[in-house]
Amino acid sequence: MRIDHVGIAVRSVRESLIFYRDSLGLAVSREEEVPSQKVRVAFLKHPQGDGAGLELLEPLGPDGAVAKFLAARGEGLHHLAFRSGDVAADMRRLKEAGRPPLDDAPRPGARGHRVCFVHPKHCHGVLVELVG
Ligand code: CMX
Repeated sequence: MRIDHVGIAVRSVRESLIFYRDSLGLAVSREEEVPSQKVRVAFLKHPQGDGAGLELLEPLGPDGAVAKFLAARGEGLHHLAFRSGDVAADMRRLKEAGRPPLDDAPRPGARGHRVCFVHPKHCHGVLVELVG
């Protein structure tokens, strides 16, 4: 599977864009709120659009996975997302391999994709996302 994006937990998308967009020269391809995940996100790509992207994740409030992560660990690498051609089939495969995803079925994620997450305890300390 190829890497779709790297997720970075930040306190403020607006503040973090000063570095990732203005200093590094990455281009924002999309900004949106994902209420189901309790986050505001910005996706960034190389201006020519090739390669993996970044997802900056800011909590919408005091609860939710990213808010909890920031409170416990501060800003930093939050997850690694892989592009899947068939999220449900890959979820079954991971479950059979003893690495069950957090949910039984894909859930709606950012950019209209179907996604699932696998707990870092099953992935050598990294929260893994599959993006359909
Ligand atoms: N990366 C690495 N380790 C992590 C982690 C992360 N993102 N989040 C938690 N952990 C670690 C904790 O530090 C803790 O480690 P220790 O036991 O060594 O102290 C352990 O995992 C805790 O496990 P837990 O009790 O299950 O932890 P949480 O309640 O914090 O929940 C998780 C963790 C992965 C189940 C939760 O964050 C989750 O459901 N994530 C999936 C959804 C999500 O992350 N949504 C935001 C992204 C949305 C998007 O991409 O659009």
